[in-house]
Amino acid sequence: MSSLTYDDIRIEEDHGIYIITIDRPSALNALNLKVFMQLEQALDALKEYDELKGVIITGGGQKSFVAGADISEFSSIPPGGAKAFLSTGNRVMNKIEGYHKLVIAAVNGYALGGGCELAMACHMRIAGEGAKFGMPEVNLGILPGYGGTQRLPQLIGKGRALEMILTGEIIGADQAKSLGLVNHVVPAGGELAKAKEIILSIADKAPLAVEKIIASVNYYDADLHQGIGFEGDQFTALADSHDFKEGTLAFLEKRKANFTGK
Ligand code: DAK
Repeated sequence: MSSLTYDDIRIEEDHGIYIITIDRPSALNALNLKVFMQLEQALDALKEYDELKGVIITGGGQKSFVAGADISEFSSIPPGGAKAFLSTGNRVMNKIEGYHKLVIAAVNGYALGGGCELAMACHMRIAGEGAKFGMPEVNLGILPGYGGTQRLPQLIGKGRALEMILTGEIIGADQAKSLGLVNHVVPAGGELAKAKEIILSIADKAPLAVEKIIASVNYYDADLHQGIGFEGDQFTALADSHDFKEGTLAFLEKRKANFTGK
C-alpha cells in the first residue's frame, strides 16, 4: 500500500477492504478536480490488487462526508466550458458505479450536492445517525451535474427526487433511509464497521458472479448515461448564466443570493 499516497485522500487497508477517505475537512471534503483525479488513480490502482475484497468511501473529520463540489472552483469554468469540467467528475462517478468489487459509501455528516451524488454512485450507502443528505444546487442557480437528476429518481422515485432537488431541502439519516436513499442507519461512528461487515459477508462468494451481478443491476436502466449526457447539456447552459455566478458569489460572501433569471 505504500505506493498509494495522495494529498487529499487517504487509503487504509483492513483484511482486504480498502478505505478511501476524502480528507479536506477544512472545506468539508468538497470535491475539486484534484480530488477527482486522485480518486480515479486510487480506484485504478486498487483494481490490480488480487486480494481486494471491496472499497469503502468516507469523509475525513467529524462533520462531513462530502459537502458538494468545490464551489470555489466554479469561477474558473470558462463560458461554455462546464461540460468539459463535468466530464472528469462523471467519469469517476461512472467508474465507481461500474467497479468490479462492491463500493460502499460510509456517510458521516453532510452528503450534499456532489457529495450526495458520490454516495449515490456507490453500490450501497451506510449512514451514521447524524448524516445529512441534500441536493442544494438549485440555491446556487444550477442543477446537480454529477448524475444526481438521474440516480436520485432511480433510488427514491421521481416525485420524491424532484421535491429534494427543487427545494434543496436537507434531510436526516432516518428520512433518507425511509426514502430508500440509504441501506442502513447506524449509531454515529459505526458506518465503517457496518460497511466492512457487508463487504466481508460477500467476500467468499464467487468473484465473477459478484462482478456480473453488479454489472447486470447497473444495466437495469440502460438510459442512465444518456440521461447524464442530457443533464450535462442543461448544466452547461446554467453554468453560463448570471444567476450561477451570483449564487456562487453569494455563498462565498456568506449572503443571500439575488437571482434575476438571467
Ligand atoms: N465548496 C467549497 N467550500 C465549502 C463547501 C463547498 N461545497 N462547503 C463548505 N465549504 C467550506 C466553507 O466555505 C467554509 O470555509 P471557510 O469559510 O471556513 O474557509 C468551510 O467549508 C466550513 O463550512 P461552513 O462554515 O459553511 O460550515 P457550516 O457548518 O456553517 O455549514 C454547510 C455547513 C454544509 C451547511 C455549508 O458549508 C454549506 O451550505 N455548504 C455548501 C453546500 C452546497 O451548496 N453543496 C452543493 C455544492 S454545489 C459542476 C458539477 C457538479 C456540481 C457543480 C458543478 N460542474 C462541472 C461545473 C455539483 C454542485 C454541487 O455540489
